[in-house]
Amino acid sequence: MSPKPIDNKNHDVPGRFLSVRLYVIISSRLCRKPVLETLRDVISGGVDAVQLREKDMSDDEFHSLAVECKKITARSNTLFIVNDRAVIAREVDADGLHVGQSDMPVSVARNVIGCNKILGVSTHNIRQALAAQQEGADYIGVGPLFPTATKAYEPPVGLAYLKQVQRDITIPFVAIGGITLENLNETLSAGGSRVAVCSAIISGSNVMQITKLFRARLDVLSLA
Ligand code: TZP
Ligand code: MG
Repeated sequence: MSPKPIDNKNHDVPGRFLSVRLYVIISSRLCRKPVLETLRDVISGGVDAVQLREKDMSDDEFHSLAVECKKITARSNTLFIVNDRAVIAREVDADGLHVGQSDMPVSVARNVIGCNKILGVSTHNIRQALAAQQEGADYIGVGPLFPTATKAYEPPVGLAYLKQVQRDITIPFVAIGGITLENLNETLSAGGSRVAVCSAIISGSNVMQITKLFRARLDVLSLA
């Protein structure tokens, strides 16, 4: 796929999240290839947004990697989101930051990154979703929907929660957790029009090809 045209006039970074359908989370421990190679492959496959999520890396190492990710994503107009590390998100001028329930409060995260950046919050129940929306998140993660080894300590919440979010939440939401090509249709039928995928894409033997398969399925379904 050819890179999406760069729209330098679009300064509304949070607004750009509205068009995100396919969001890939990259963690070195789950990649078969080096992170930057994996990143280039998902971009070639047509991803809209990428999150760098490294739980065990030093801040220095993460910072250097994030600088390179930012350069690569900026060239293709792909959104670049940093997991957890708010100060690094700001330092590398990432497009956004994603925080979990046990990370910093939403208001603190917002103060660090500013208003023109995307702030995402993981949620596991509707109370957390409503709180994140009220506190000013730009989007929420909804999951884990299915069992996942990527975040095994978090029990699956099931599709009922996704349906509840579709009914009660007005900000964009991203279905996450154990999403594969096999369960993509039921995820979309339950109300997810945006999906975040980690292992099913980055641990695959052909990352670009599998990204393209997700992309094609999302594009077909969005036209239905
Ligand atoms: N948050 C909720 S589930 C999850 C995160 C980061 C892991 C998603 O990874 P996978 O491999 O797509 O299940
Ligand atoms: Mg976190």
